[in-house]
Amino acid sequence: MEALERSIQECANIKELEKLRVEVFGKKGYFAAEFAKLKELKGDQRISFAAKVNEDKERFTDLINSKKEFLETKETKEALKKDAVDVTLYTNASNVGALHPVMSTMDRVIEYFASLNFSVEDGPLVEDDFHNFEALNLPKFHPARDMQDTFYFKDGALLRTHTSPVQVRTMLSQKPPIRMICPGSVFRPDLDLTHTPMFHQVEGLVVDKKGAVSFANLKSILEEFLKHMFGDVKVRFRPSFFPFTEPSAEVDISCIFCHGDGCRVCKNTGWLEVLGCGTVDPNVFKAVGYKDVSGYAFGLGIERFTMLLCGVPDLRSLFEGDLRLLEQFR
Ligand code: 2NL
Repeated sequence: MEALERSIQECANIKELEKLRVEVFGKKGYFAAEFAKLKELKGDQRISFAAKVNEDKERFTDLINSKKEFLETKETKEALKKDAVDVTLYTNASNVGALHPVMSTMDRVIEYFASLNFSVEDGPLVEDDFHNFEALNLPKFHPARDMQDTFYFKDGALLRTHTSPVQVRTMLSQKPPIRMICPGSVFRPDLDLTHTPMFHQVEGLVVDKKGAVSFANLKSILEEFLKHMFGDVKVRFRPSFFPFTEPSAEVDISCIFCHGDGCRVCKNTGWLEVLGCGTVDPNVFKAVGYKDVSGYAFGLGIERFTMLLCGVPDLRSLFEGDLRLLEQFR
């Protein structure tokens, strides 16, 4: 019995322990033999022997169970140690992806206006005449609606040429005040150094009670925005025309390449045109059924911002998927 006890204590793994359990408790094991001896005993002798064997049995059960628990913990620990991976080891990770430069510019623009409490709205790419043109004071036969400038489907549906239809939809479904931007892809059949048939815009729109928003508000918000995007630049507003705003302005920043001295990029003017804006034309509010409101709007091309910020001379290169270009903006 002492020998058995010692082998349990010295047992090194669970498999061995199971073998010992059979030797102790099995049909041909130690306790089977001990209980068999009972048949030859009588009276007090029989009672005290049975009591002792039962006591031993209990002790062995405890002994084996606690040894089993100990071995299980030990084996789990060893397995964890053996399979552990050193996550701090150096790896030659050569295929880490990154945001496309157009998308990181887009994110910077969205982040800025979201921080000023503008909501970010979304809408369909396939639009109809009303939302893309009519509601924006672009009546039938307006030159901007020429077949050349728009991708049409056979049934008269079209690919949106700007994100403005999202603003029309938002005004139709929500009451003023409105304070929104709509980022997204837009489509026009152009292809050259500075135009691709699909490109990205962010437009902004603020509408409130008549007199509550002004061109001065628009000016200050855009000045701050452009300083956020381009750093310490000068900003100027030039009178311009858009069908959906009156008055309208185009906005220039001092050239970020020559700082106003004149270079190839700014065509020696010292200025770069970066966005268009204005106070919303009353005809737009009429089309969506808004009364006694005023508002301002602006629109910018994300690709133009990206070309200036990343120094990409040919816009088409941004959409060729050439990793040699894209890797430079990781
Ligand atoms: C540009 C100029 C602009 C707007 C977009 C707008 C939208 C509504 C009402 C009035 Cl719903 N205006 N959008 C206004 C002025 C300029 O975009 O050069 N974009 C690239």
